[in-house]
Amino acid sequence: MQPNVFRSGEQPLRGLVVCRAGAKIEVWVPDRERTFDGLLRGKLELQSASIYAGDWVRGNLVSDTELAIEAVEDRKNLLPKPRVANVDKLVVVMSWREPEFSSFTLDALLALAEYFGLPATVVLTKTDLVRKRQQPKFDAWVKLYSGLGYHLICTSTETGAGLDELRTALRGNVVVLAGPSGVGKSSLLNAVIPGASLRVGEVSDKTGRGRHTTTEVRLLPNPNGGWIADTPGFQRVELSQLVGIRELPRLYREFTQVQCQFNDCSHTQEPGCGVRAALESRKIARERYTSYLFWRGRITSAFSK
Ligand SMILES: Nc1nc2c(ncn2[C@@H]2O[C@H](COP(=O)(O)OP(=O)(O)OP(=O)(O)O)[C@@H](O)[C@H]2O)c(=O)[nH]1
Ligand SMILES: [Mg+2]
Ligand SMILES: [Zn+2]
Repeated sequence: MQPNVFRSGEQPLRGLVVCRAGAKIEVWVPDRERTFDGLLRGKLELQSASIYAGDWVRGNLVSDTELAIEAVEDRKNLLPKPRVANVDKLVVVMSWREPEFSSFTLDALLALAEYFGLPATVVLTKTDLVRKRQQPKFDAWVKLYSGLGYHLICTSTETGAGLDELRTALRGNVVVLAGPSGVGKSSLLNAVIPGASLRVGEVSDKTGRGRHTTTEVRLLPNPNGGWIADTPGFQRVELSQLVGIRELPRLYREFTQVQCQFNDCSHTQEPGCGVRAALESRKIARERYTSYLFWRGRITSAFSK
């Protein structure tokens, strides 16, 4: 039998929203060491769209299973896609194949981390699928991103490679896994969190893309402390919805290390541009500069629409 946790006339309880999907809000209440269904009342009901996984709420128990939410605490940040509040660290997950590795997508997610001032770890998954002749190319990417100062982990849930290192990297308060659909985010969490049993999907043979197996953000308790958010993958990122053209250069961290003639340099054709000089002298990687131009173009065309 369930213990009776509902006692009326008590002080409000504090809880963490561990899942938000449509009308469903799941709240973990540390004082009771279990989750409750969050109910929205009055004014909050009207603002219901603005409660997310990662939010801390206050409320009163109204039954053995329900917590009436009275207030949402101020949040320190809110990631746009995936929607998660109070994030401390971003783990960017990309597969080598199935779906194909995309440095443009990786750069956009790293830019997102820079934008929010979050530490980022890069996880390159499915290393068991690296073919022998692709190995030099794979190694070059690893070198590039490690060289930028990002912690990079190569994993395979098939061989078990990198999983111990990942366990360590997942330590933190609220750590979010983000990356395209099908790269293996849920598979990784199943491998490193005992009893996670998250649904894992297939990758389409035709497109090599994932099929959006995970449909909601869910915070899972990390056995080492804190919370880890599994999130739904996406088919494409739209950096332009978040970042303005003047902000973009500082989101490529190596660009901020070089001096430019102008404060507001676009790093495209200004004479004496330090970024372009660094590109020529190979201090800045051609791949990163190309991706900068790509995202810059996306932002420009989004604004001119
Ligand atoms: N070969 C290989 N396949 C893997 C690996 N990790 C995951 N997969 C497969 O990749 C497919 C997608 O894995 P998921 O964990 O569902 O991917 P996801 O990133 O959670 O996808 P969404 O929930 O759609 O965002 C599954 O068929 C997994 O078995 C790996 O290291 N190697
Ligand atoms: Mg998933
Ligand atoms: Zn410049």
